[in-house]
Amino acid sequence: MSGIYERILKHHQNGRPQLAVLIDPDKLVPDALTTFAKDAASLGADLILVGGSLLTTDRLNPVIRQLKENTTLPVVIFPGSIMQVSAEADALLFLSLISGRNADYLIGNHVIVSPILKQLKLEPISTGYMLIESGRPTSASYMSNSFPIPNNKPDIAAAHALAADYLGLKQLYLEGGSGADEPVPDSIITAVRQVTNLPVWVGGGIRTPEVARQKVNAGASVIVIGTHFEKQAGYQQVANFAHAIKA
Ligand code: 1GP
Repeated sequence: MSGIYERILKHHQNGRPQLAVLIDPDKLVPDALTTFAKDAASLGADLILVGGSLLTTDRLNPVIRQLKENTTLPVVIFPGSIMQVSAEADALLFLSLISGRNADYLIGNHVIVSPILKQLKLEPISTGYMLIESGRPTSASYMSNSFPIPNNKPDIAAAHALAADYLGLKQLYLEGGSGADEPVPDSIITAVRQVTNLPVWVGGGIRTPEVARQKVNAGASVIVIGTHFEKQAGYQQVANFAHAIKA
């Protein structure tokens, strides 16, 4: 499958919000994974993300393969490190952690992994990744050794978004962090959308269809949900969230 970014951009330009379901390959058992993959498209998911800030098993490849065997949806790697690459996936979020000042996550790791991505023919989608403060330290901020942007400073978030646009990045990801206490505030999303027309992904701590809708109303193009489906609601709930954000 190719042209994943083109699909995302087209939906964004047509004002059609998308739902991405994040799968942590350490967590989902094979049977549940197959059931989810078979149902995901009809439940209303648009994309499946796979990855995590810290993976403690070697299951990335088999999980992606299993997903690909059971769904027609794009399977996109959301890498927590350069170890998270796989030829089995359709694309990879090529994240530049622009909210931080850790050179490894701005350019260093990209140099190391780019020749591998070229060999694997994995579509890299350049993404300005912005950690937004969400109540307490998250795995993403800890593992990347970087500070998030204060969640009461939309002007700082907007300046980062504008810089990412001027640098030629293709989309933005506003990240509260997996299982965040508080999702990314509407004021941050709106401020970012005021300065750029790039697709804006929003994830971290979204637990209700109402909040997902609220983030779309604030300007989110793609809503990412992982923890709520994995730990509480179950994947049949994808339908309620998809319905809410597309209503
Ligand atoms: C985490 O944004 C994603 O990187 C999704 O967050 O697991 O809190 O839904 P949740």
